[in-house]
Amino acid sequence: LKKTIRTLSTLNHSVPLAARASVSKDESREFMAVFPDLVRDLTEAISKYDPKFAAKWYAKALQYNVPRGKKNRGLATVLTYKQLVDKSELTPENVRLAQYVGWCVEMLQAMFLVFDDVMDGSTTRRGQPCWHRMDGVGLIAINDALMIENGIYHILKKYFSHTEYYTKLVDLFREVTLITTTGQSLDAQMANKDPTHFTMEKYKTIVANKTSYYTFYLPVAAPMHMCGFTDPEVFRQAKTILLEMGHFFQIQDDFLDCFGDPAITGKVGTDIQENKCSWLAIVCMQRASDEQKAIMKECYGQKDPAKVARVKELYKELGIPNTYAVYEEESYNMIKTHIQQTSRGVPHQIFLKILDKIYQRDS
Ligand code: GPP
Ligand code: MG
Ligand code: MG
Ligand code: MG
Repeated sequence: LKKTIRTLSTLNHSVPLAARASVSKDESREFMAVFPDLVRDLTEAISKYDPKFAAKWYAKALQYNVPRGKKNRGLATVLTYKQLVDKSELTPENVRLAQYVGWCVEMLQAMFLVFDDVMDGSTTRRGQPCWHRMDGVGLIAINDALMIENGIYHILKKYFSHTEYYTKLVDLFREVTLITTTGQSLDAQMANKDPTHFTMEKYKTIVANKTSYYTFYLPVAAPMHMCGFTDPEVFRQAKTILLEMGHFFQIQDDFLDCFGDPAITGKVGTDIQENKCSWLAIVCMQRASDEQKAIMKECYGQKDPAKVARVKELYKELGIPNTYAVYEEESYNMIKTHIQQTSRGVPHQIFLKILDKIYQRDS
């Protein structure tokens, strides 16, 4: 399958994977340089309530959960800001502000992941044990996720309360959180139903809400507010494209949950065990014969490794890995076409850069 994907990739790709990775390494280093200041701001803020234990714990929770991922969302925030802002305003101070917003996006993601890993019974994340699985953490993780989330609003207040777009930013973060939790609620509720209930239509709603808004819309909409965008039509057009990318991204995530290499993804999949309404399960149910549906009924949503393996076998029997490779290629092309069709506002280059970052990803 990897070979199929790589072969397909050469058809389309202007920027090789290795080059893409090295660009983001530099950007990532600059972005990372701001993180210690963010931790200092936040620990100082709670020091006045408890100077010792709480602040130390908070620093540990932040360091463990916020900066150790790919930071795609935070980096996309900074990148979008740099592209949108008037050249005369591209000062080191303003870039730093964009980096703070980028870290707020990463804190939002960290908070979601801590909660999500508890909910999904996951064991590893970003190549390390999930936070709730760490010695002495357990259910304290729930409180830590809330502390990380509220760190966002502390940072926004500290650095942005004097700006005219402050309430726009706060509203955006709050609304995106409400939308994401709505998606997470649907995701969790569908996992209580048997796979005959899984449909692409339900999947579309779950994914737009649980993933696309915070992963793709937020990192573009936040800098748009910072740069003074107000035309609702420009936000609407951006949202349409970004939600398409989110759909594409979650299908990749579902594929990697089952067929990805945990050494590369940094997480061990749980979708089959947790009875998730994943893209693979939906395609499987669409194609399955009555006997194959019976296998799904018997084996899906079960912890028994033999049953999990049986589901993976069935996916392969039905040619789903190949369907995925074709889907990824076609969807990439379609999103590219849609980007070229957007008429105003955000430059196409920004969307294309974000899309190229995720195309053919294996982590
Ligand atoms: C991705 O689902 C969605 C999220 C991580 C959002 C969680 C939202 C909350 C309100 C907690 P996933 O479970 O497929 O992600 P992963 O594969 O990374 O565990
Ligand atoms: Mg989940
Ligand atoms: Mg999960
Ligand atoms: Mg997943």
